[in-house]
Amino acid sequence: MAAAVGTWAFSMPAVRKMGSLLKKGAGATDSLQEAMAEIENNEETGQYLVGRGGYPNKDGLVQCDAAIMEGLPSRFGAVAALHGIATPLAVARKVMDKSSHSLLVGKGAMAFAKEEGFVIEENEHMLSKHSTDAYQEYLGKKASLHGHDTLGLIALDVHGNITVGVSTSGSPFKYPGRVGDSPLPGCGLYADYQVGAAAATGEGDKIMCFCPCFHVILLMKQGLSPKEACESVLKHITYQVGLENMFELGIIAMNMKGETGAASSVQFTYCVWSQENDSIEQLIQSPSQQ
Ligand code: SD4
Repeated sequence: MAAAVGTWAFSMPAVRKMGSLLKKGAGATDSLQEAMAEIENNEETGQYLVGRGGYPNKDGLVQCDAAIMEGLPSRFGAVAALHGIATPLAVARKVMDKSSHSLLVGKGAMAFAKEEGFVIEENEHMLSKHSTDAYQEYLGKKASLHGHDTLGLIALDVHGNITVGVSTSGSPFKYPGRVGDSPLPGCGLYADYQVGAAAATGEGDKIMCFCPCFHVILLMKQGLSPKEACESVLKHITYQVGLENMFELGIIAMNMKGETGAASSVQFTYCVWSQENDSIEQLIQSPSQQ
């Protein structure tokens, strides 16, 4: 039974797209990549820290991180601090499919993308009016912007393959070269064909210290439901850092039956499509506070 899930309300069109492709028998990876690209390439959704229209780094350059992981062993590809490409997940997919490496960053990632036929765009084309104005305001006040979105998608196809992907322009006005949790396996995403997959969103500089997505997979492997596993990981991290220091973290997960769940330290919305009734639900997850 095919299923799809995505982080935040703005994932709705991507989840719908994955659903329409998956029910026709398309593969999880292709469906996810196509759905991701539509959001990445839309400057309106850049304000959610994704692709074109995402906030630039402190030098004004839009630098993106993206990763894709299939459930099968060693099927992982990622890019980090990549600029000039509005669909970074497609480059991550090429890293997975075509290179002998798993993670390429900065200029090397750009050179690889060029070799694979991607057109490198001028930075000004990656900016929107919204992100340009926000950057000017940042330059004036040196005040940083809060908010930690990331588009995370999970797709399970009718053939039983599971794929997870994430894409983000990262922390607004970040230090050039800063890499968040998203392109790091186990941190921003993880998939295991025997268990399921998970994706994270939030404050990447903190998230990466806890490998929450790998932890969710381990707990699901022990028999916990996706929801129980996400909640347990959130609880564990909150306990470790202390409630008063808990940072923004949202996690979504899916098991191989297509069951989904989430947990979050803040109010969090996620979107779910299931083949059973061919419908999309937008679910609101209240902050877990233990
Ligand atoms: C990251 N989790 O790079 C991503 C996106 C984000 O503030 O929330 N940035 O940390």
